[in-house]
Amino acid sequence: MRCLSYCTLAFLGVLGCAAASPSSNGTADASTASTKPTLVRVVAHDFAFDSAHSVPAGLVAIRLVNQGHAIHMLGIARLDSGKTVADFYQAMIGHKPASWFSELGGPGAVSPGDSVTQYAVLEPGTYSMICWWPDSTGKEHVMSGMMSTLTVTGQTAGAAVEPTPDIYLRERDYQIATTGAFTAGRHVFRVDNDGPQDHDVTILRVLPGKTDAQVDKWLEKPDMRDAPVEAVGGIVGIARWGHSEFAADLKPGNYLILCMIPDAKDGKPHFMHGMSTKVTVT
Ligand SMILES: [Cu+2]
Repeated sequence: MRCLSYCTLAFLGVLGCAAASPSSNGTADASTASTKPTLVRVVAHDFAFDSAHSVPAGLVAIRLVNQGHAIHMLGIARLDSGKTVADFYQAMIGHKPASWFSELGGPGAVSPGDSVTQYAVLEPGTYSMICWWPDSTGKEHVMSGMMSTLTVTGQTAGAAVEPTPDIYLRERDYQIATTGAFTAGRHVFRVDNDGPQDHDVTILRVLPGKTDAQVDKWLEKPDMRDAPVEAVGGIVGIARWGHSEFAADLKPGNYLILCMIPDAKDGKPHFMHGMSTKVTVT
């Protein structure tokens, strides 16, 4: 089973609310309107993040650029009470839910050479960035040092306007419903979790000639060797009633959209309970 602490956290139901749920009624006056997200570019290497350490509060576009040789992801959590990313990691591996952290999703799994962008409204404070993807031994990348800290400064000013999605993914136990046109090119996805459990989104492009059986086998141990798929983005887990937006590029081909979070009852990943849908990009 992949992702030991990520999965355990999800199992314990402590993955926090989604990114960013600012009101976006479009009626903010000129003094409060703030439409341009601040770009936070994070480069993933094997196994470290290269990122700015400070960003102004407000709407941010967190772009995970994978320059490594493994799939990477970027889970974001807000840390309160002066806690550090090391404290957070210890809480995770000790399976200790705590009130001083809350998970905000983050850019989902992406293959080498690709990128994915999540939009979030960040309040001032300290945030951890962690890669939960497993290596070939099942050990999460965070255990090889893939963690970093982001400080958000200043004050959140005005109403942030979320990007306009053109594809909608609605998740619940146990299905993923899609609305929108899956065409080649860049798309903004909105993910809504109707619960009751936490759910994530991983979008996989099936490489030409690869079979369902090969993909199913790979999902048991999803490292890069002989991968029959490429990961093109998604969202790290969000809680019930949470929502989040991310932007990703699609090429023509056959795709799987999955939730990989393990079930609270039997520990099997949610895609094995039916949270998997196939789409074709033309
Ligand atoms: Cu990683």
